[in-house]
Amino acid sequence: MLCYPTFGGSGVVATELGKGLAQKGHKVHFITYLQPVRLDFFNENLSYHQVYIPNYPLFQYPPYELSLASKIVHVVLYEKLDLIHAHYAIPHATAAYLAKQILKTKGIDIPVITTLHGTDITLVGKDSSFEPVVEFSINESDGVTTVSQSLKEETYEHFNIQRDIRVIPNFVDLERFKKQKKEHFKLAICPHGEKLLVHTSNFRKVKRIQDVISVFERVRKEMPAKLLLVGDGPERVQIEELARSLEIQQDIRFLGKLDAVEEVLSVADLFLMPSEKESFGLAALEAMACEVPVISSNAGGIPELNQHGYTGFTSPIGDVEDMTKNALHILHDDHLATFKHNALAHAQNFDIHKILPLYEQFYEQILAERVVISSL
Ligand code: GMT
Repeated sequence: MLCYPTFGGSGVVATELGKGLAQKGHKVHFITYLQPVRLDFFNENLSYHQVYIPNYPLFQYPPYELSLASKIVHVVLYEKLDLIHAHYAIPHATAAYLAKQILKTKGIDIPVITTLHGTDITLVGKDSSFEPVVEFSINESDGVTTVSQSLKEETYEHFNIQRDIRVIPNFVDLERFKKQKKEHFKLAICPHGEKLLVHTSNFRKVKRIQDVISVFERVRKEMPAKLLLVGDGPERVQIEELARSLEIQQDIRFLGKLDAVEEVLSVADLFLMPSEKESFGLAALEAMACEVPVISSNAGGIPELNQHGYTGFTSPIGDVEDMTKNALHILHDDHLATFKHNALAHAQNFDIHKILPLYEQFYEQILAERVVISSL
């Protein structure tokens, strides 16, 4: 597994996939620059290989991709890997391609599978400083997956892709993400029975956290409510200032980068995801698994997850009036229990035990295709 180790959807998916595969007896090696945040337990089938980037005065921008490719070559050679799975095209698919070419010179032909996660296509990947490399690396992969149908369509739209793309949606561990009894926590935050709204993200611009604040401000005018913001990132300071300028900061708590998100979700009544772009919306799936309905934008793959009128509602990006109207509908005591029930019911379709075999089948297929090609 090549992935980003820090907080962020693609790294979480890669780590949880690796952990799940290891539990089924596969040997999984993570190659990245830091211990992945969710790789926090021992399993005899899991290994982590840290990529070191030597410093040299000439390097204003140390070439991470080269150190990563070299590390991949070493791990493939010494650990006898069967395939490389790159999560997030930039730079993982490209480093995997380079490593594969080097390994060919040593008589090893190892397949590369690339999973596209979102901004590697919809935002950064489209940028002209990456676009030709991303397109090439996707086309040169032996197998490509996307986390939603919408992302598959966007990939074909923006790039000249010559190969099939398999959609394998993201998944959730329902044993971890489930509603827990945390009434004392709810009472501490909402002592007067206020409704609790939650947003979790990496606080980047694409998340439109200003819309979270706008919707909350409007809901709060209609009913007593509190807002919890989980995560951290570049937008945090502006959002704090916005809350203060609207004089609603006393009802908003910034919890930072919490690991036990499921504990917060266990006491939430509504999850807000007004993103500008969102290929899937893993954070919303984790909320739904904890029986939290979702108010979201209709960006990218979100409507494949958040079913309008069933698990929550989707609105046009930036339409905070519509989001508020829908939020008030869900939070009404006559409706809340049904939406909570539906959220969990739909989240169960993304149970890790259902999705993980789809990756295993895809691995088998790609490996089988290589055996056929090499015997021709
Ligand atoms: O936007 C993030 O939260 C991080 C980003 C990433 O790649 O680390 O997330 C993307 O991948 C997730 C896992 O597949 C998806 O659930 C997110 O929707 C996607 N983010 C965007 O498309 C903006």
